[in-house]
Amino acid sequence: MKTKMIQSLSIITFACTTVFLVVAGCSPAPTIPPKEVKIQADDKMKFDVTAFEVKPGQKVSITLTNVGNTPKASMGHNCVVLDRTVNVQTFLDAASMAASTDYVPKDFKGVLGHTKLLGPSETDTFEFSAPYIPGEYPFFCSFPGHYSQGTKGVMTVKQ
Ligand SMILES: [Cu+2]
Repeated sequence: MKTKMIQSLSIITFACTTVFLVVAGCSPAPTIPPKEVKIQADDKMKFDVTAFEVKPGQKVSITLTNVGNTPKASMGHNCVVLDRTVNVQTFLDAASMAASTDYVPKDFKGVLGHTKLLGPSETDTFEFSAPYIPGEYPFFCSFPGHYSQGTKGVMTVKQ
């Protein structure tokens, strides 16, 4: 019984090692583990994380939690990451008219990812691949007025 278990364990280990070697051998660069970022937004319209760094092409997972108490209609929060080529004000102008889609205008070019609009105690996660071009990429809440109040931060892509 015990021998059999050890035997199957060795087979599994062997299989995993083989798969790993094949995958590692074929990929041009060592795989970077995904970057996980957890951000809290509150009733004072602030993110608790306002800066983080990622590698070019790295998988990024952002989880936003609204830790405030004010109802969503007056103090909802989301998190939007934009490409650095997008003019933030242009995006915000369009976002202010997009209440039905959580203040993220549909089909807007240059949105790298976003959460839904969150009320108190709600959480949402989104994933995307970091751009390959190094530089600073804005992330912020697009609920009207919140960007100017400081619900924002910068993702830096750096080799
Ligand atoms: Cu907000």
